[in-house]
Amino acid sequence: MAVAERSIGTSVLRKEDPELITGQGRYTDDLVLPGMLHMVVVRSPFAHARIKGIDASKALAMDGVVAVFNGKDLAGDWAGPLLMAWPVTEDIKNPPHWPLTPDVARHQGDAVAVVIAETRAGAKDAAEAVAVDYEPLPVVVDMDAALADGAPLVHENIGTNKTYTWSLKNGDVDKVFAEAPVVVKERYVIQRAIPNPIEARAVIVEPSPAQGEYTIWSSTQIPHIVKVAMVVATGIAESKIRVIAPRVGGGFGSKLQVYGEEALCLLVAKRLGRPVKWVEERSENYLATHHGRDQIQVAELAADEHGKIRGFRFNIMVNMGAYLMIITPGTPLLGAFVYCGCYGGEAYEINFTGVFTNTTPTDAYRGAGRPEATYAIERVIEALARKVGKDPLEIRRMNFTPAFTEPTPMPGGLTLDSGNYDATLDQALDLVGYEEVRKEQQARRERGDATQLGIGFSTYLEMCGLAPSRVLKALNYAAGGWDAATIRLTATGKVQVIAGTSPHGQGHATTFAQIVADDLGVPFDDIEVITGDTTLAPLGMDTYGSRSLAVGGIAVHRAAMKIVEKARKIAAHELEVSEDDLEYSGGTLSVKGAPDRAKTIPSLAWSAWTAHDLPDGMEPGMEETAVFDPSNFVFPYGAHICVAEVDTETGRVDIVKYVAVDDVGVVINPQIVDGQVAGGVVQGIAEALYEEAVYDENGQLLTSSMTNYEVPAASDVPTITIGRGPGLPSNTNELGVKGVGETGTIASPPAVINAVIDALSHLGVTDVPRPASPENVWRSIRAARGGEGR
Ligand code: MCN
Repeated sequence: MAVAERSIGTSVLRKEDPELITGQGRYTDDLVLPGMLHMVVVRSPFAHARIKGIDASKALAMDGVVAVFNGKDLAGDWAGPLLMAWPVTEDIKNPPHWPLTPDVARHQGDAVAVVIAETRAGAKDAAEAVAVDYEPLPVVVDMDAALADGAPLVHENIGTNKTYTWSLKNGDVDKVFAEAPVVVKERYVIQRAIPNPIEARAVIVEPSPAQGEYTIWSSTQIPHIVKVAMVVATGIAESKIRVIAPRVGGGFGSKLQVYGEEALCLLVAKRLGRPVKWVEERSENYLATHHGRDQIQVAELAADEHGKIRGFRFNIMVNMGAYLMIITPGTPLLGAFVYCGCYGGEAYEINFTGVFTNTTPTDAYRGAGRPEATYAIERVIEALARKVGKDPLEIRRMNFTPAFTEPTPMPGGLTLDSGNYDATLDQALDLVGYEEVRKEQQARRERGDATQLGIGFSTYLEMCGLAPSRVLKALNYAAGGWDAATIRLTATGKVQVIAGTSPHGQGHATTFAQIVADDLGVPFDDIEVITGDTTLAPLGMDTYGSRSLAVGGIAVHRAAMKIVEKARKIAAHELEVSEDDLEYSGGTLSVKGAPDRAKTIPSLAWSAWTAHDLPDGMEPGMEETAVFDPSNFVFPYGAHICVAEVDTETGRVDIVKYVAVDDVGVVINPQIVDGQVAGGVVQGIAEALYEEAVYDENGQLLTSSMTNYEVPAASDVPTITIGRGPGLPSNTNELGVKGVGETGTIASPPAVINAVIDALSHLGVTDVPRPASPENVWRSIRAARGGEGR
């Protein structure tokens, strides 16, 4: 019998796309329910202000306005504040965060009231008529200023703007640093970023007053977590809440969040007994959807005189913004273990200090913690190379952990799965045409061209596939890291896969179907994947941390293998042989040595459905669930090389070549993986060159729209050449897969900045602030030349 062609490893076209590219995808805002009301949020224009009074009388008198609620009106309705699920230390300061602040607005855009009306336009007009009497309070936006004595307090009652200090230490760091002949110390600022998904947020809540039930549609990455958080906020029983994430137009971490608007729509729908819709505007999104990054890093390496690293030390301040949202304090910890990159060393220390400021809260943004870690190590290793007078490639190679395929310890304290760091670097150098590029750089130097060439490296390591529940417990995270899948075969042999992850652009319906097609030997087109609905898929931990394949996909595979085991029992019964006499391949169970005596999975699904002749005691039907809790993370790695032209007169940077070699283990769908890598790289390039959320000293967001927050256009980014290195399987899971959703964003910023610095190194430039905008580059050149710089 012919072995069916394998689906895994092929670029099957995405199941999702016909619907999406013909405009038939149904997003939350597309949903219109009978009797639906519209909610608009009244937001503070001040970054810090006491609310002395709110007069809604004018708004209430307007046509179609049904209600106006402020924080005090609803105070008695909440069962608790918004969920913060990651109290990283025992003594963390976590002041309550209410969906509507009852007393003090703590950042521009903080929600102070909601207007409910028959139409959205009516609600918007009425929101403008709500008169809020604010008493402006002193504002703090800068982290150093926030920690200074006498700083204005974001939360007066906790008496400090410091929320926590979290530390990790392996080995005798102080001794290693004291004895090391070479120490380098650098300071980097990771600017604040705004995630910018194409679809801003949206929520609809439909109550069924007679049953006391609520259906919540939300443009979220985490329907399962939203459900639990709604129970915490409102006290409504979990069995009465259904959360659906329909089509979601991107998230990039910003929808790995439970927002006040979800809780407000729920509470208002409960109070009024009618469906309530809220749709975020883009300018609102800039103020009210969480931001990312915003760190000040002090990075130190201790090394011997040849540049062999002995110790790592990082002290990092993280701007939390005005409140701790769902994983605000834990986000930096997601990078805490990989500040060593793919380098060895005997001592490792990292300290994070979380700081409150009067700014929009920060939380996970694509990469969450790991881009920050990669930036620190991939910049400071260049500083080490400069200090010991070595080529940055030589320094990297001499410090790489040698190739391994078995679990291997790392300085950060975790155990790596597999890696061959030289191999990905070799491939990247080959793809970029390294020797030629260096020659061209040299020629430009010699000619004294105004436009110089730079080559930047990032040989990164990341950890993802979030994650073993026990490790998450050790880090004080409130939830587990498992994920689940149910596979159901219908009578006619079609397959439903019900998965606990919740995609928003990653193509799970395609890649999960590929796994099942191979496991069960059924056609790809016969497989339907259902996600993003807490009633259809009651078990799930959702999508973030590049976990969906390495955790959720393994649950899918395991559920499929359970189906095969049940099918084996039925086949043995029907063929009158023992189970051991059967062999399984490509969806067919056949008698060893007699391949014609065989049963296919669809035919056995029919038998399970009719139940006419099942083995004694077997339950009819063909449906299996698997829950997978991995024993470890997965550790993708690779080498990114950026070749950039820098105009030494204007500071303008143009990327002329970009190579991304990412070893993500076994690849299910190469085209989807390429898309993830490219999208991620572009996001990282944007952080390196363009994007920056800027506040003035009054806490007003100056980059408050896409006209002054520079999201790159397609013409701003180069063609990205992609490689995969040796493709070493992960030993964390049986498919050998690692995550890819964040690799590009994690790896690319230091490659770009290192390229810019390399282009200017002959002028004495050793640092360029992010983003490397023309002004920042120009100032760096000027400072290096002895003129006034920054
Ligand atoms: N995949 C594969 N082979 C591999 C690894 C992954 O075929 N070895 C496939 C997976 O099966 C899945 C996709 O690639 O279809 C991404 O898988 P994975 O790395 O598991 O990441 P997640 O699906 O968990 O996605 C989360 C990740 C994160 S954390 C952010 S943020 C992010 C991202 O994915 N946001 C995105 N990619 C995004 N892509 C889009 N379009 N929009 C976003 O908001």
